[in-house]
Amino acid sequence: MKLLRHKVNPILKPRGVDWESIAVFNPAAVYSEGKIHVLYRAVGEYYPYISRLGYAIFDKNLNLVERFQQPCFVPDFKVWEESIEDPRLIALDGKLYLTYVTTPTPGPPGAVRRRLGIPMPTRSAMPRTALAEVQDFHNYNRMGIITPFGADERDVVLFPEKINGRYAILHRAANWIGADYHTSGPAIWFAWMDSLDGKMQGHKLVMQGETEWEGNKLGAGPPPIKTDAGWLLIYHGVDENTVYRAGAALLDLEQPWKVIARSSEPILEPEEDYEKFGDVPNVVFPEGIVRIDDELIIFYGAADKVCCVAKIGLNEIIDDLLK
Ligand code: BMA
Repeated sequence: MKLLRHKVNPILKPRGVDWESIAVFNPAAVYSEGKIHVLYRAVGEYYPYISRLGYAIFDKNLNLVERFQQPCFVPDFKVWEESIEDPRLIALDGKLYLTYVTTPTPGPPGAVRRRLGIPMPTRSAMPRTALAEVQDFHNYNRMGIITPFGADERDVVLFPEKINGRYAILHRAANWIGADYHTSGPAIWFAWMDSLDGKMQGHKLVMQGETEWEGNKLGAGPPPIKTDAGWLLIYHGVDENTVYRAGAALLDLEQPWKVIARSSEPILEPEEDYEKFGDVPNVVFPEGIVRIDDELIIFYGAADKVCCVAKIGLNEIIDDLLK
Protein backbone atom coordinates (compact mmCIF):
# COMPACT_ATOMS: atom_id res chain seq x y z
CA MET A 1 0.00 0.00 0.00
CA LYS A 2 1.58 3.26 -1.17
CA LEU A 3 0.33 6.79 -1.58
CA LEU A 4 0.24 8.02 -5.17
CA ARG A 5 2.03 11.32 -5.70
CA HIS A 6 0.22 14.17 -7.41
CA LYS A 7 1.44 14.69 -10.97
CA VAL A 8 2.44 18.31 -10.47
CA ASN A 9 4.40 18.12 -7.24
CA PRO A 10 5.59 20.32 -5.62
CA ILE A 11 2.39 22.33 -5.38
CA LEU A 12 4.12 25.22 -3.58
CA LYS A 13 7.74 26.40 -3.74
CA PRO A 14 9.58 29.25 -2.01
CA ARG A 15 9.14 32.61 -3.73
CA GLY A 16 10.03 36.29 -3.44
CA VAL A 17 12.81 37.85 -1.41
CA ASP A 18 11.53 37.92 2.14
CA TRP A 19 9.37 35.83 4.50
CA GLU A 20 8.83 32.81 2.21
CA SER A 21 11.93 33.00 0.04
CA ILE A 22 13.91 30.13 1.62
CA ALA A 23 11.43 27.34 2.31
CA VAL A 24 7.68 26.61 2.36
CA PHE A 25 6.77 23.24 3.85
CA ASN A 26 4.61 21.12 6.16
CA PRO A 27 1.16 22.21 4.95
CA ALA A 28 -2.11 21.88 6.89
CA ALA A 29 -5.32 21.62 4.87
CA VAL A 30 -9.07 21.86 5.23
CA TYR A 31 -11.81 21.47 2.61
CA SER A 32 -14.81 23.77 2.50
CA GLU A 33 -17.32 24.57 -0.25
CA GLY A 34 -15.21 23.34 -3.16
CA LYS A 35 -12.00 24.93 -1.93
CA ILE A 36 -8.98 23.49 -0.15
CA HIS A 37 -7.46 25.99 2.26
CA VAL A 38 -3.79 25.38 2.93
CA LEU A 39 -1.64 26.92 5.67
CA TYR A 40 2.08 26.25 5.37
CA ARG A 41 5.27 26.87 7.33
CA ALA A 42 7.36 29.56 5.64
CA VAL A 43 10.97 30.61 6.26
CA GLY A 44 12.67 33.67 4.79
CA GLU A 45 16.22 33.49 6.17
CA TYR A 46 18.51 30.71 7.41
CA TYR A 47 19.30 32.60 10.58
CA PRO A 48 17.53 32.88 12.97
CA TYR A 49 15.14 30.68 10.93
CA ILE A 50 11.90 32.29 12.11
CA SER A 51 8.81 30.58 10.70
CA ARG A 52 5.53 32.24 9.83
CA LEU A 53 2.43 30.76 8.21
CA GLY A 54 1.49 31.38 4.61
CA TYR A 55 -1.94 30.82 3.09
CA ALA A 56 -2.95 29.41 -0.30
CA ILE A 57 -6.24 28.21 -1.76
CA PHE A 58 -6.63 25.31 -4.23
CA ASP A 59 -9.65 23.93 -6.03
CA LYS A 60 -10.48 20.28 -5.52
CA ASN A 61 -8.42 19.31 -8.56
CA LEU A 62 -5.45 20.96 -6.87
CA ASN A 63 -5.24 23.94 -9.19
CA LEU A 64 -3.90 26.97 -7.33
CA VAL A 65 -6.67 29.54 -6.95
CA GLU A 66 -4.86 32.12 -4.84
CA ARG A 67 -1.64 32.47 -2.89
CA PHE A 68 -1.45 35.44 -0.56
CA GLN A 69 1.48 37.86 -0.64
CA GLN A 70 1.68 38.38 3.11
CA PRO A 71 2.00 35.81 5.89
CA CYS A 72 -1.38 35.07 7.47
CA PHE A 73 -0.18 34.25 11.00
CA VAL A 74 3.00 35.62 12.56
CA PRO A 75 4.74 35.14 15.91
CA ASP A 76 3.82 37.42 18.80
CA PHE A 77 6.70 37.90 21.20
CA LYS A 78 4.30 39.26 23.81
CA VAL A 79 3.27 35.64 24.35
CA TRP A 80 6.83 34.31 24.01
CA GLU A 81 6.48 33.29 20.37
CA GLU A 82 9.30 33.93 17.95
CA SER A 83 8.41 31.22 15.49
CA ILE A 84 5.23 29.50 14.35
CA GLU A 85 5.81 26.05 12.89
CA ASP A 86 4.05 22.89 11.71
CA PRO A 87 0.35 23.89 11.56
CA ARG A 88 -2.55 21.43 11.71
CA LEU A 89 -6.11 22.53 10.87
CA ILE A 90 -9.19 20.88 12.32
CA ALA A 91 -12.90 21.55 11.89
CA LEU A 92 -14.67 20.81 15.17
CA ASP A 93 -18.15 21.71 16.45
CA GLY A 94 -18.74 24.05 13.51
CA LYS A 95 -15.53 26.00 14.16
CA LEU A 96 -12.06 25.81 12.71
CA TYR A 97 -8.97 25.41 14.90
CA LEU A 98 -5.26 25.46 14.38
CA THR A 99 -2.60 23.73 16.45
CA TYR A 100 0.91 25.08 15.92
CA VAL A 101 4.37 24.61 17.35
CA THR A 102 5.85 27.71 18.88
CA THR A 103 9.19 28.56 20.37
CA PRO A 104 10.96 31.70 21.59
CA THR A 105 14.28 30.28 20.37
CA PRO A 106 14.00 29.29 16.71
CA GLY A 107 17.09 27.91 15.01
CA PRO A 108 18.07 26.31 11.75
CA PRO A 109 17.91 22.50 11.58
CA GLY A 110 21.18 20.60 11.97
CA ALA A 111 21.56 19.98 8.24
CA VAL A 112 21.42 23.74 7.54
CA ARG A 113 23.74 24.60 10.42
CA ARG A 114 26.37 22.17 9.21
CA ARG A 115 26.07 23.30 5.59
CA LEU A 116 26.37 27.02 6.39
CA GLY A 117 28.63 26.78 9.43
CA ILE A 118 26.08 28.26 11.83
CA PRO A 119 27.10 27.52 15.45
CA MET A 120 24.99 25.53 17.89
CA PRO A 121 22.39 27.70 19.66
CA THR A 122 23.51 29.12 23.00
CA ARG A 123 19.98 29.03 24.38
CA SER A 124 17.17 26.76 23.40
CA ALA A 125 13.69 26.48 24.89
CA MET A 126 11.45 23.42 24.48
CA PRO A 127 9.09 23.64 21.55
CA ARG A 128 5.49 23.73 22.80
CA THR A 129 2.20 23.51 20.98
CA ALA A 130 -0.53 26.12 21.10
CA LEU A 131 -4.11 26.26 19.90
CA ALA A 132 -5.87 29.06 18.05
CA GLU A 133 -9.33 29.49 16.62
CA VAL A 134 -9.25 30.38 12.95
CA GLN A 135 -11.61 33.24 12.21
CA ASP A 136 -11.06 33.68 8.49
CA PHE A 137 -7.48 32.47 7.71
CA HIS A 138 -6.21 36.03 8.14
CA ASN A 139 -7.35 36.42 11.75
CA TYR A 140 -6.76 34.05 14.63
CA ASN A 141 -7.79 33.96 18.31
CA ARG A 142 -4.92 32.60 20.33
CA MET A 143 -6.14 30.19 23.02
CA GLY A 144 -2.75 29.47 24.59
CA ILE A 145 -0.27 26.67 25.07
CA ILE A 146 -2.01 23.32 25.53
CA THR A 147 0.93 20.95 26.01
CA PRO A 148 2.18 19.96 29.47
CA PHE A 149 4.79 22.18 31.13
CA GLY A 150 8.32 20.97 30.43
CA ALA A 151 7.31 18.58 27.65
CA ASP A 152 9.08 18.82 24.27
CA GLU A 153 6.01 18.94 22.09
CA ARG A 154 5.44 18.96 18.35
CA ASP A 155 2.91 16.90 16.39
CA VAL A 156 -0.26 17.75 18.34
CA VAL A 157 -3.59 17.07 16.64
CA LEU A 158 -7.18 17.44 17.81
CA PHE A 159 -9.78 14.82 16.95
CA PRO A 160 -12.53 16.30 14.74
CA GLU A 161 -15.26 15.57 17.30
CA LYS A 162 -15.65 15.06 21.04
CA ILE A 163 -15.41 11.49 22.29
CA ASN A 164 -17.78 10.66 25.17
CA GLY A 165 -18.38 14.37 25.63
CA ARG A 166 -14.73 15.38 25.95
CA TYR A 167 -12.22 16.89 23.55
CA ALA A 168 -9.62 14.37 22.48
CA ILE A 169 -6.09 14.98 21.32
CA LEU A 170 -2.91 13.21 20.22
CA HIS A 171 0.49 14.58 21.16
CA ARG A 172 4.13 13.56 21.09
CA ALA A 173 6.11 14.50 24.18
CA ALA A 174 9.58 13.71 22.89
CA ASN A 175 11.17 13.81 26.34
CA TRP A 176 8.64 11.52 28.03
CA ILE A 177 10.91 8.54 27.90
CA GLY A 178 12.03 5.89 30.39
CA ALA A 179 10.56 3.48 32.91
CA ASP A 180 8.15 6.08 34.35
CA TYR A 181 6.60 6.51 30.93
CA HIS A 182 6.74 2.86 29.79
CA THR A 183 8.46 3.82 26.58
CA SER A 184 12.08 3.75 25.54
CA GLY A 185 11.64 6.31 22.75
CA PRO A 186 9.44 9.26 21.82
CA ALA A 187 5.85 8.02 21.58
CA ILE A 188 2.45 9.22 20.43
CA TRP A 189 0.20 9.92 23.43
CA PHE A 190 -3.54 10.40 23.78
CA ALA A 191 -5.05 12.98 26.17
CA TRP A 192 -8.41 14.45 27.07
CA MET A 193 -9.24 18.13 27.32
CA ASP A 194 -12.32 19.38 29.15
CA SER A 195 -12.08 22.78 27.54
CA LEU A 196 -10.03 23.99 24.61
CA ASP A 197 -8.43 26.78 26.61
CA GLY A 198 -7.39 24.32 29.30
CA LYS A 199 -4.68 21.70 29.57
CA MET A 200 -4.39 18.09 28.51
CA GLN A 201 -5.09 15.43 31.12
CA GLY A 202 -5.36 11.64 31.51
CA HIS A 203 -2.43 10.88 29.20
CA LYS A 204 -2.31 7.39 27.69
CA LEU A 205 0.44 5.88 25.60
CA VAL A 206 -0.77 5.11 22.06
CA MET A 207 2.22 3.92 20.09
CA GLN A 208 5.98 3.97 20.02
CA GLY A 209 8.37 3.20 17.18
CA GLU A 210 8.26 -0.50 16.38
CA THR A 211 10.03 -1.03 13.10
CA GLU A 212 13.36 0.30 11.88
CA TRP A 213 11.89 3.09 9.76
CA GLU A 214 10.19 4.64 12.82
CA GLY A 215 12.77 3.46 15.36
CA ASN A 216 14.16 6.88 16.26
CA LYS A 217 10.98 8.93 16.57
CA LEU A 218 7.38 9.06 15.41
CA GLY A 219 4.58 11.62 15.58
CA ALA A 220 1.03 12.23 14.41
CA GLY A 221 0.60 13.75 10.96
CA PRO A 222 -2.75 15.32 10.08
CA PRO A 223 -5.73 15.06 12.47
CA PRO A 224 -7.39 11.61 12.48
CA ILE A 225 -10.20 10.82 10.01
CA LYS A 226 -13.26 8.99 11.34
CA THR A 227 -14.11 5.76 9.50
CA ASP A 228 -16.34 2.79 10.33
CA ALA A 229 -13.23 0.76 11.05
CA GLY A 230 -11.72 3.27 13.49
CA TRP A 231 -9.84 6.57 13.49
CA LEU A 232 -7.44 6.62 10.56
CA LEU A 233 -4.17 8.23 11.57
CA ILE A 234 -1.39 9.12 9.15
CA TYR A 235 1.87 9.61 11.02
CA HIS A 236 5.57 10.06 10.39
CA GLY A 237 8.41 7.85 11.51
CA VAL A 238 12.11 8.69 11.66
CA ASP A 239 14.91 6.14 11.37
CA GLU A 240 18.42 6.26 12.80
CA ASN A 241 19.69 8.09 9.70
CA THR A 242 17.00 10.79 10.18
CA VAL A 243 14.99 9.70 7.15
CA TYR A 244 11.34 10.75 7.59
CA ARG A 245 8.67 8.41 6.17
CA ALA A 246 4.89 8.19 6.55
CA GLY A 247 2.81 5.34 7.97
CA ALA A 248 -0.85 4.70 8.78
CA ALA A 249 -2.70 3.29 11.78
CA LEU A 250 -6.28 2.63 12.85
CA LEU A 251 -7.28 3.63 16.38
CA ASP A 252 -10.33 2.46 18.33
CA LEU A 253 -13.27 4.86 17.92
CA GLU A 254 -14.17 5.01 21.64
CA GLN A 255 -10.75 4.40 23.15
CA PRO A 256 -8.35 5.89 20.61
CA TRP A 257 -5.29 4.93 22.66
CA LYS A 258 -5.96 1.35 21.50
CA VAL A 259 -4.31 0.59 18.17
CA ILE A 260 -6.38 -1.71 15.94
CA ALA A 261 -3.94 -1.92 13.05
CA ARG A 262 -0.73 -0.34 11.88
CA SER A 263 1.18 -0.38 8.59
CA SER A 264 4.37 -2.42 8.82
CA GLU A 265 5.80 -0.70 5.73
CA PRO A 266 5.85 3.06 5.08
CA ILE A 267 3.07 4.35 2.83
CA LEU A 268 5.29 7.17 1.54
CA GLU A 269 9.05 7.59 1.68
CA PRO A 270 11.59 9.95 0.13
CA GLU A 271 12.08 8.84 -3.49
CA GLU A 272 11.68 11.93 -5.66
CA ASP A 273 14.43 14.56 -5.91
CA TYR A 274 12.24 17.14 -4.17
CA GLU A 275 11.96 14.76 -1.17
CA LYS A 276 15.60 13.69 -1.15
CA PHE A 277 17.27 17.08 -1.66
CA GLY A 278 16.29 20.26 0.15
CA ASP A 279 17.23 22.05 3.35
CA VAL A 280 16.82 18.81 5.32
CA PRO A 281 17.35 15.84 2.99
CA ASN A 282 15.12 12.77 2.93
CA VAL A 283 11.98 14.11 4.55
CA VAL A 284 8.31 13.52 3.81
CA PHE A 285 6.22 15.14 6.56
CA PRO A 286 2.41 14.86 6.21
CA GLU A 287 0.34 17.43 8.09
CA GLY A 288 -2.85 17.94 6.08
CA ILE A 289 -5.60 15.59 4.95
CA VAL A 290 -8.74 16.29 2.98
CA ARG A 291 -11.41 13.73 2.19
CA ILE A 292 -13.32 14.33 -1.03
CA ASP A 293 -15.83 11.56 -1.69
CA ASP A 294 -13.82 8.42 -1.11
CA GLU A 295 -10.45 9.84 -1.88
CA LEU A 296 -7.94 11.08 0.68
CA ILE A 297 -5.69 13.93 -0.40
CA ILE A 298 -2.64 14.14 1.83
CA PHE A 299 -0.56 17.32 2.01
CA TYR A 300 3.05 16.92 3.06
CA GLY A 301 6.27 18.85 3.34
CA ALA A 302 9.25 17.56 1.37
CA ALA A 303 12.88 17.99 2.46
CA ASP A 304 11.87 21.06 4.56
CA LYS A 305 11.72 23.00 1.30
CA VAL A 306 8.45 22.56 -0.63
CA CYS A 307 4.79 21.50 -0.25
CA CYS A 308 3.51 18.36 -1.98
CA VAL A 309 0.42 16.19 -2.30
CA ALA A 310 -0.23 12.44 -2.53
CA LYS A 311 -3.49 10.50 -2.68
CA ILE A 312 -5.05 7.19 -1.77
CA GLY A 313 -8.56 5.71 -1.80
CA LEU A 314 -10.14 5.55 1.66
CA ASN A 315 -11.30 1.94 1.14
CA GLU A 316 -7.91 0.90 -0.15
CA ILE A 317 -6.04 2.13 2.90
CA ILE A 318 -8.58 0.74 5.38
CA ASP A 319 -8.76 -2.68 3.66
CA ASP A 320 -5.02 -2.88 3.59
CA LEU A 321 -4.66 -1.96 7.27
CA LEU A 322 -7.23 -4.58 8.26
CA LYS A 323 -5.50 -7.36 6.33
C1 BMA B 1 10.70 18.22 12.80
C2 BMA B 1 10.08 19.58 12.58
C3 BMA B 1 9.51 19.66 11.19
C4 BMA B 1 10.54 19.25 10.17
C5 BMA B 1 11.13 17.90 10.51
C6 BMA B 1 12.23 17.47 9.55
O1 BMA B 1 11.32 18.15 14.04
O2 BMA B 1 11.06 20.59 12.74
O3 BMA B 1 9.08 20.97 10.92
O4 BMA B 1 9.91 19.16 8.90
O5 BMA B 1 11.67 17.96 11.82
O6 BMA B 1 13.32 18.35 9.59
